[in-house]
Amino acid sequence: EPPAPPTPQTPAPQSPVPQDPALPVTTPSSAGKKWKDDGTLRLKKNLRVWVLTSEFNWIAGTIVSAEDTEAMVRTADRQVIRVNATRLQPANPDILEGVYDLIKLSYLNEPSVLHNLDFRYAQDKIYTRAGPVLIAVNPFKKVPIYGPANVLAYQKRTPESSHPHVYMTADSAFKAMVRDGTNQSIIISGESGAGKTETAKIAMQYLAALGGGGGLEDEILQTNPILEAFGNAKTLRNDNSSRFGKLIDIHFDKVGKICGAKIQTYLLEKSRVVQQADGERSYHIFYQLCAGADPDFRERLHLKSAKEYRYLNQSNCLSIDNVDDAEEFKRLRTAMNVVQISKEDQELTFEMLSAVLWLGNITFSVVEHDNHAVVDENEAVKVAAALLHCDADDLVTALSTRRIRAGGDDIVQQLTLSQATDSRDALAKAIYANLFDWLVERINKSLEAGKKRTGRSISILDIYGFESFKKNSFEQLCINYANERLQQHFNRHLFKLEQEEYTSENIDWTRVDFEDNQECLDLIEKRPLGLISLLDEECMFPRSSDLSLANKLKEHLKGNDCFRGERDKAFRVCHYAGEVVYETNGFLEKNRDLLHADLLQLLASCDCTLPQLFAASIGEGAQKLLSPNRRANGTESQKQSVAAKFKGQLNKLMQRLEGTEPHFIRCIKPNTSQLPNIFEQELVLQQLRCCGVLEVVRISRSGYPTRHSHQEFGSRYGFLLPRNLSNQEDMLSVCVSVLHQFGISPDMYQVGITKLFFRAGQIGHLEDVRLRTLQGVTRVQALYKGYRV
Ligand code: AD9
Ligand code: MG
Repeated sequence: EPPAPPTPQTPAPQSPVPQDPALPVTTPSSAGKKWKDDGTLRLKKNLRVWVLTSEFNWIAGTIVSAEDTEAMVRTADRQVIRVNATRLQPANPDILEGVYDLIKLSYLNEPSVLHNLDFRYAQDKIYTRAGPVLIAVNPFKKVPIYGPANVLAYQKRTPESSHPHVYMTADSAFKAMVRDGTNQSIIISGESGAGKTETAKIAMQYLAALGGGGGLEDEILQTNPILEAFGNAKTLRNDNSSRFGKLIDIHFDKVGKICGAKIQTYLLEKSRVVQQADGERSYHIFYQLCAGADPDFRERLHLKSAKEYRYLNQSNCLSIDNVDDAEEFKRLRTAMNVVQISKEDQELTFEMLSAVLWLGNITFSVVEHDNHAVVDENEAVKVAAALLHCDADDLVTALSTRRIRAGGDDIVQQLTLSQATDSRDALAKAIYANLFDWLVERINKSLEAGKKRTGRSISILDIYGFESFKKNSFEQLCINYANERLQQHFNRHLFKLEQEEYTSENIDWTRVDFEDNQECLDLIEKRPLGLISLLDEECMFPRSSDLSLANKLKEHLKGNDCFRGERDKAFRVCHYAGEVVYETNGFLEKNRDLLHADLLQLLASCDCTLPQLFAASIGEGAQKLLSPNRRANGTESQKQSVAAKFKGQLNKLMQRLEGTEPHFIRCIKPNTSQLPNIFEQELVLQQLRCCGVLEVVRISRSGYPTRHSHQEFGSRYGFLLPRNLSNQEDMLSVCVSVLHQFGISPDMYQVGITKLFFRAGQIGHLEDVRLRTLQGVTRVQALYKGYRV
C-alpha cells in the first residue's frame, strides 16, 4: 500500500475537487468507460482510488461499495469513509508503483504523479522522468549516485545506469552534440532551494569528465566557487541562494574535448549589498573576506570583522550553520588562481569590496534648524576614500550635495538625510554590481583565451524559477517574464517533438491541440502597449509616480485577458503558472536604476583602474543619450532601463537556446525546512503545477500520450479476443480487433506505421479488463472460452 498520511476521523469534507483548468482531470472527449459524461469517475466496487481529504492531500483507498455519485472507500489505514465522486481519482495498478517515467502511468492525474514521486523519493530515487523532462527532487543529503564510477557507468551506458539521472541528461546532450554536430542546451528551472545550482554543477562535472583532458575543465569547474562567493547569499529559503541567473556555454572541439567556455549572467540582486531581510545575509564574499584574509591583507585593506560593518550586521545573521567562511575564502583564492585571475586583479577586487563595506559605515548628521545632512567626519570616510583612491573631500561632497543646473548656472543643492543615505547606498550598489560584471568578464577572458572555436557547445542555464509571494515587485515581474519566455520555448519544443513523432508515424496531426502563452508574453513585451513599454515611458516623465504608473497600466491594458487592475497601485497578471498580483511601489526607481552624475564623476575621478572602468561602463550609453534638457532639470543621465536591458538579454538568450537541442530539468523542493526525507505534498504539487511538469502531462493528454508498438499491444491484449480473432497472423489485425472488441472509440486512438497512439486513460481501461480476466478466469475456463493464455 502507498504510505498514507493520517486520515481524518470524520468523513472527508464534501466540497468538489478543485479543477485545475490547466490540467483537466478528465476531458469529456476522453470519457471512455471509466468516466461519466459530467467528467466524474464512474464508481465501481474494488476500484482503487485516490481520495482528496483536504485541498492538497490525497490518500489511497479502495471502493467497497458504490452508488451513483458517492462511494464508501476503505482507506490505507482501514477506515471506511463516505466520499463524493468529485473527490475521487483513479489510482494506478500496483505494477506501475514508482515507475521511472511518469508517462508510463495509466492515470496521469495529480495524486498519481505526486505519489509516484513520493514513492521514489522515499527510496532516494530523486530523479524521475516526465517524458522528455527530467524531474529532480532535492534530497537535502548526500546520495551516493555521483562521482567517477557513476560517471563511467552512464558514459558506457551499463545496466546500472538505466535510472534517470542528471548524468543521463548530460550524456544525451553530449552524445547528440558529437553525433549530429548540433549545439545542445540543458535548461534547469525550479524555485529557490530546489537544487538548480547543484544540478547545474553535477551536469558540468559530467561534461568535464567526458570532455576533459585539456586542463580547461578544472578552470570551468572552478568558476563555480567564484561566482557563488560573489553572487550567492544566505536567504530564508536557501543557505546558498543564487541571486543572479546564469548561462554557461561550454565549447567542444571536433573530438569532443572542452576547448573554451563563456558565462553570461542576468539581473544580479544588488539591493542585497546594502540591505537584507532579518535572518538573511549579504553576498558570501564579504563574510569570507572578513573571516579569511591574512593579517597583512587585513591591514592593507583596513579590514575589520563582519560584525563591525553596518552593511553586514543589520540582519542579525553573520554566519551559516556548517559553513566556515575562512575556509571558504581559501577555496575561493584557490579557485581564482586556477581561473588565472592575476594577483593584482584579486587585490583590486578585494579593495573594492572593502571600500563598499566602509561606505556602509559612513554616517550623516542633520544640521540643526536645517533639513540638510552632513557627512560625519570619521574613520569610515577616510578609509573608504583611501580604498577608492579618491579625495575624501570629494567623497563627502558627492554624498551630501548635488549639482544641478538652473538657468545656465550650476547650483549646489544640499541633500536631505534620506537623499544622502540613498546616494551612499546607490554608490555601494553600483560598485558591487560593476565589480561582479567585471569579474565575470575577467573569467570569460581566461576561459576563452586562445581557444579554437568549432561552434559546438552545450549551454547550461541555471535561472530563477517562477515567483509568487505575498508581495510581488519589479524583480518578480522580471523573473516571471523570463519564465514565460522559457515556458514558451518549452511548450514549442514539446510540440515540435510530438509533431515529429506523429509525422514519422503518419498520424493525422490536425487533431492535436496545444495551448501557448503568447498572450501573456504580448502583455509584457508588446510595443507600444505592453507592460515594459508603458513602464519605460512612465520612467521618462519627471513627475511620474508609482500611482501614475499603475493608472496608466490599468488604462491601456484593461482589454488584455491576462491583465487585471487591482486596488490602489496594484495589478494582476495571469501567468501560465498562476496569477500574480504586483505592487507598483518602487517600480519606476528600480527600472530607472540611475546613479547621479555627481557620483559617476566621483568614480571617474578615482585614481584606480576599477572605479574608472565602472564609471566608463555606467556612463556608456548614458552619456550618449544625455539630452541637454534632462541635464538642466537636474535629472540624471538617461540610459537603457533595467526592464529594456533585461528584455534584450532575454531575446539573446532565447535566440541562443533556439539554436540548440534543449534538455529540460525541473528541480523540486520537497520541503521548506531544507531537511532530508520530508516530502510535503502540497508544496510539491504547487511546484509541479508551476514548473510545467503537469503541463507536459497536459500536453501529452491533449495529444496521444500512450504509445505501443503493434507487437507490444497485440501480444499484451490479444488473448482477450476469441480464438479466431486472436490467432490472426498479422499483429496489426490483432490490434485492430482488440480495439473493436473493446469498443475503444476511433476518437481515442490512431494507428501509426509502427505504433498505436492512444488518448489518455484508454489503456487503463484495457488493463483493468486484462487484470480481471486473468484473476477471474482459470486457465481451464479460459481455454474453454477460447482465449489464448
Ligand atoms: V536558488 O534559486 O539559487 O535560491 P537553487 O539553486 O535551486 O536555489 P541549490 O542548488 O542551491 O538550489 O540547492 C540548495 C541546497 O540543496 C544545496 O545547497 C544542497 O544542500 C541541497 N541539494 C541540492 N541538490 C542536491 C543534490 N543533488 N544532492 C545533495 C543537494 N544535496
Ligand atoms: Mg541557485
